[in-house]
Amino acid sequence: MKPEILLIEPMMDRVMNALDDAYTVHRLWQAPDRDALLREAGPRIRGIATGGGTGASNAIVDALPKLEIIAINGIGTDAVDLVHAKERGIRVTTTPNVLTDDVADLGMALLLAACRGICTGDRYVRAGKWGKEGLPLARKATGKTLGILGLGRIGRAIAKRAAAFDMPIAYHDIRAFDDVPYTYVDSLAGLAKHSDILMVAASGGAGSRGIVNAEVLDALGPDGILVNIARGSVVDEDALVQALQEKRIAGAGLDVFVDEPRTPEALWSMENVVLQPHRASATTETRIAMGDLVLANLAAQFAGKALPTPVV
Ligand code: 8YV
Repeated sequence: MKPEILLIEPMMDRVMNALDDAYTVHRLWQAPDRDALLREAGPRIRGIATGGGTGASNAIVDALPKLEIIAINGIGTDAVDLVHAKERGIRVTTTPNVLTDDVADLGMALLLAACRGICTGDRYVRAGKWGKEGLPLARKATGKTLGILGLGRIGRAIAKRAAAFDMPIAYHDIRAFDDVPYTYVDSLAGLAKHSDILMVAASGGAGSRGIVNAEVLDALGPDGILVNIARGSVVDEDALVQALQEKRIAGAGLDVFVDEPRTPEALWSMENVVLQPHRASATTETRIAMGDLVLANLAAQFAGKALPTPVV
């Protein structure tokens, strides 16, 4: 008898095929009636596979009395109640390290795209405007001061890349780290004031909700650029839209939003804003590596072996 698992969001075909080979997979997003699926199959389900942004609500977790493991295809645990999982003895795993480079790459890509107006230039050429009308000058990126909010693995990978662009690097985190040469700023508003570009690389969750607020955006100022490759929840999205509308900051590069896949419509027409649909880890190479870790964690759990990358 194959163990039964709940797959909450789609993954790469080759990952889903491997899941199908090893397990009886219930695809929640395809179910015409999700509650009926959970009622019918819930008592038999022993594992969940899900994305970092999607996670698993306590309502789902509590519909699965035999649940042993939540294998997150991502690094964020903010959409899973870890305390509740621990209380119920449910293991939680993520896919650390394998996505760090991709997320840092997209952070730099958004930084460069926002500064250099790359998407605006692309639209200008495609619209046949080249040679017919002008295009405003862009903003230099090399040498600008980069402020990183959250100096974890991804924040550090961004710093490494930014160093190659001769960017002085400062950061804010819950504490200073003595193993990095970057400038620690002990308040987020202070970091924003110190920076030309503020890069959000902090974990989501209750501790960081809305911390990039109007005060921080005003400290970043009318020449400042905000980049977010972490979680939409870290930024007060209404305050961000307002700051952009009122030109209190210069622009933004955003991969994540508060209520995905919804994005604030006010952003769609802003030329100084570059938008991505939560794609920072979305390369074939990385999604294969992430999928392999999801598979390895599930397999280890059901074989009674040590989990490769546990969080809880
Ligand atoms: C993924 C993420 O896009 O790592 C995370 O926490 O949010 C992203 O890497 C996501 O997990 C796939 O749904």
